[in-house]
Amino acid sequence: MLDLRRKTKGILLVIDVQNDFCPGGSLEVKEGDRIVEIVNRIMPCFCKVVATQDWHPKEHISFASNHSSKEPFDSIELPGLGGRQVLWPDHCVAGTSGADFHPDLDNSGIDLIVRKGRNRNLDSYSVFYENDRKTSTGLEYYLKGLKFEHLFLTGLATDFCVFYSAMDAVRLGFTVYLVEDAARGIDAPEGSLCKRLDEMKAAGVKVIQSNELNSTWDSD
Ligand code: VGL
Ligand code: ZN
Repeated sequence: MLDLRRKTKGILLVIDVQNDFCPGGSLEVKEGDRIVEIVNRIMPCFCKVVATQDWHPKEHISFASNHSSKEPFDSIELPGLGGRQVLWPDHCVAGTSGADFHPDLDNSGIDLIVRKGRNRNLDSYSVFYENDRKTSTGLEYYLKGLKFEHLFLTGLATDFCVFYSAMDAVRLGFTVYLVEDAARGIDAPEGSLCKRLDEMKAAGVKVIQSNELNSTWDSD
């Protein structure tokens, strides 16, 4: 069992638990809503809770609808992104109900909300850097300024925003845990979720389950 009573500071990241990523949403993640109750339950174990929201203008470059003769889940080459941009159904348009947190998420326990993906020409999967790998969201400085070292990741989707956030977090020197039962993936194409879990583990991300968290942890 993970002993959180030791003198370390832990922070919970709740990534993109938004209506559009939950069943019935435009980019639904299978069972995405199932994590809400788990996230709510573990929130009190942490000294800080940071939630993120994917927050796009409706002209966003990642939407298939903004490219002629493209379908959701096609991909295109974008200069400067070092890879292909997957095209998505319109999702998480800033200020719409699809971009709202799932209604059952306990937002009374959230300390900070970070929004990403606002630049229409640039997608942002990681909560630390946009997809050009240079534009910071500022979260790194918030966490380092508060001297947090241990990050516990939850949310949607395991194989996109959670994955890129975890990989960046390792690179930035944090000790990173993925709370696996508090995350769900898109898994398109099938098998990609498993591959990304393996990549995270190989990079040093510790994969744990929510029941391994010790709710009596004294956050000093
Ligand atoms: C996400 C695809 C597009 C995510 C965001 O939150 O994982 N995935 N935009
Ligand atoms: Zn998005």
